[in-house]
Amino acid sequence: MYKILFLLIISLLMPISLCAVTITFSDFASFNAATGGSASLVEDFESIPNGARFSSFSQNGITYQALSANLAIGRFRTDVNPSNIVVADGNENYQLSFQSGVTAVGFNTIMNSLGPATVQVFGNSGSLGSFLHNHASTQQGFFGVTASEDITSVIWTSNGGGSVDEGIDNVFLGTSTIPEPTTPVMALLAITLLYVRKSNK
Ligand SMILES: [Ca+2]
Ligand SMILES: [Ca+2]
Repeated sequence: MYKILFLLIISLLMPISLCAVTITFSDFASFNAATGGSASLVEDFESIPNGARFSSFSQNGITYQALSANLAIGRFRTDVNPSNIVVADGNENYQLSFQSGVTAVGFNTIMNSLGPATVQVFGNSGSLGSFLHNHASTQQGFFGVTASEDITSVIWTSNGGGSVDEGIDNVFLGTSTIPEPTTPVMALLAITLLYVRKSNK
């Protein structure tokens, strides 16, 4: 009887233990705090010639892949950012892929006033979430995400980016300090088993 109960509890808890915890941030300070200050700037795109186009390229451990129109690196939104940023020739729709061990990803964002961009986040277990991101088009913003498992890629999709570019700059990578969700799940399992054993006496 208790063996069946034990197996039932395990089967109920297993899906919970596989759920990743994902948190998003709209400012660098909060994001950096969630990494214990480990977030570091790994790419500002200044080593790439202004106006360069790519279908994909890899640099500093990150692979950038155009999912529709070609990637364009350059000074395309000097109204809010005087340096090189990443946009696309048409609507922005591109992917950043990361090496293993990355659990925190953040970058500056440059918006138009035509609607929010969508940020899709993927990890080892699949999709970690899809987030709408928006702020005033007159200033640079920030998007950050931490996860309790490796973040494998992020997809940036703009809104109206064929008319006015919506891009990113200054990619920060780090390690999240969020504990694995398996820890509270295992604690709950231990408490349940203790309760079952006590009830059995
Ligand atoms: Ca830059
Ligand atoms: Ca564009």
